[in-house]
This record gives sequence, C-alpha cells and structure tokens, in this order.
Amino acid sequence: MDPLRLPAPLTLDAVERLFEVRLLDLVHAAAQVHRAHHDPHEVQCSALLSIKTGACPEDCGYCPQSAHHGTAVGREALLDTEQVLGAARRARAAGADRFCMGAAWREVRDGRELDRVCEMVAGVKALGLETCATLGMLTPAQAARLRAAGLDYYNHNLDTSRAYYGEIIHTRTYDDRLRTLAAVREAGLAVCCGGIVGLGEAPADRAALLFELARLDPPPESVPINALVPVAGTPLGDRPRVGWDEIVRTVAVARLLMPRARVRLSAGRQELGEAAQALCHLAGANSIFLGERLLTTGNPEPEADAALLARLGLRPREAAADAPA
Ligand code: SAM
Ligand code: DTB
Ligand code: SF4
Repeated sequence: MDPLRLPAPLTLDAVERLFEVRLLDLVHAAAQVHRAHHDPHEVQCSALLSIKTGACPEDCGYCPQSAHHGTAVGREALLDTEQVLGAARRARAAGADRFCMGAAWREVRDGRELDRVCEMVAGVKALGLETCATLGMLTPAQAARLRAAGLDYYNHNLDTSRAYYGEIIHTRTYDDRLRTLAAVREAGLAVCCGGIVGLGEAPADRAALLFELARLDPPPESVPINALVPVAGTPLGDRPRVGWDEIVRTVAVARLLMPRARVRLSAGRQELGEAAQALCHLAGANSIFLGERLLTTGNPEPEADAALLARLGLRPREAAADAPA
C-alpha cells in the first residue's frame, strides 16, 4: 500500500511508515496538502518574551532554565507589565502578529502571579496582537481566567513520545501534560503543542509524538517543531545536532497529519541554514519566531529573516488576519 495514503482512523504504524518515505516524495506530498489548506506565501510570525526566567523546579533535560542544571542562565523575577508591553510594541513594530509570554514555572500560582499575567495578556491584546502564553501546568479555572483576560493560545508541549519522555523529564508526567492540554481546550483557548527533535529519540519516537498530537480531538491549532538547542550545563548539552533532513521530515509529517494547523519551525533555526529552512517552508512550515532571542537562546537576526522570506517570496501574515474568536 502507498504509505502516503493515510488510513482513517490514523494508526501509529501508518505514521511510522510515513517517516520512511523518500524525503523528496514526502516533501512533495506535504507541499500539496499545505497548498490545499493554506496560503502558501504567508508565514505567521510570533515574538517570544521570557517574562520570568530561570530557577525552574522542573528537571527537563534540554532546558537551560531548570534549577536542576548548572547553566549560565540566572534567575530573574516576573517582569513588570510595562516592560512586557514595551517588548510587545517593539515586536509589533518589527512585524510580529502574535506575542508569546513564557515563564519558567512548574505551574501558575493563583493570586498575584496569575493576576499579573492576566494584566499582561489584556495589555498585549489591546495592542492588536494575538496573545499566547506558556506558563507550565494550568488548572481549568486558571485557563478560564486567562481566556477571559484575552488569551488566544496556550503553548504546552508534549515534547516527545510517551515512551521516551521519562528519559528526559522526571518531575511531571506525560499525563500531567495531557491534563493541562484538556484544561486549555475546555476553556476555549487555542492549543499550541509540539515537541523537540534531537533529544536522542529514535524516528519511532517522533512518529509517536506526531501521532499523539494528531489524535488530540481536535488537533492543536499550532504545532511548534523545535530542534534541540544543546546548552552547556544541561544533561543534553553535548548531544550532536540532528541532520537538517530529519527536521524537514518531521515538519512534512506534521503537515500531512495536521493539514489545518500552523506548523512552526521553532528553536534551532539559527543552526539550520537558509536552504534547509526553505525546504521546511516548502514542506508546510508556515510559522516562525521573529526576533533575535527565543527565551534564553538565540534566533536569527530580524534582517536575516526578512531577507530569507523575501528570497523565498513569502510574506509575514497581516496582524489579526486569522485570530481565533
Ligand atoms: N515552563 C513552561 C513549560 O515547560 O511548559 C514554558 C516554557 S518551556 C521553555 C517551553 C518549551 O520550550 C519546552 O516545552 C520545550 O519544548 C522548548 N525548549 C526548552 N528548551 C529548549 C532547547 N534547549 N531546545 C529546544 N527547545 C527547547
Ligand atoms: C516552543 O515550542 N518553543 C519556544 C516556545 N514554545 C516557548 C521555546 C523555545 C525555547 C528554546 C530555548 C530557550 O530559548 O530558552
Ligand atoms: Fe521549567 Fe519549562 Fe524549562 Fe521544563 S521547559 S525546566 S518546565 S522552564
């Protein structure tokens, strides 16, 4: 049977076979699906700001912000709302249409912390930007408060397969993550959920991750594909970088399994090079982070991204063009 013809309902076996398709056949099929569901010339551009940095109680093996690892990232308190709004205005001026606020927390605490984040969300929304936050675990009530404050998207990644997850993170479970995703959905927020390539996982783990994402009901509206940025001091600091073809392949499979999602080429773009990024866009990536910084690590210079998009004939999405209700 043709592995590019996906069964309904989808099976893990079918996704594993998709990962084995010749690269250019896979990219070709993904490009067709992409063009059937999206404007192929448009790229959604998010900006990212770390609103609370470092000293995180979780032990995620890839993360420079975990208190369990000795990295160069220091602890910074929650930013003031005015600082956040200043960064959001600059991001808007630089062409971003969505502003994502990230906090190195295990979970959100009710009271002052949640109040402050709600104030930031409302302020960013008032600037005409879409809003996204990634704050760790959330209860249904917290998700509802964030929604009421004007939050559009919540980012919470599954990161890898259920089987490989325990090699990387020990302080919270896969099911904890799925519970947060259910709370986010229940509150009417759009879900941003993806993972990381290059943790040391096998292709079968990548297949299992994308299978889990695709069978969320409904699937995530936004799917970030991160390439591991190995950071000195983390347990994964000396992992070799994965080949560009593995990133392209993962993007293509994500596009085939989740035709309507925004697939975001996220961390690791700096090291990927322009030609590989171009192939990712052909294979269905239609979202990036703009700005020279992700949370704590680097991202391409804005001028380099503008030049790359121009060379590829791509344009940033107009702000609020497909904002969720
Ligand atoms: N603390 C919150 C959480 O974990 O949900 C939000 C911030 S956390 C930094 C968001 C995501 O960034 C992680 O789930 C992971 O996928 C990604 N990430 C963190 N460090 C990374 C790295 N070194 N390379 C690639 N992706 C990374
Ligand atoms: C996601 O999937 N990638 C972004 C966002 N969600 C929050 C974060 C990437 C972080 C890379 C490591 C850092 O800069 O600290
Ligand atoms: Fe904390 Fe998030 Fe980093 Fe994990 S990924 S250590 S939860 S900041």
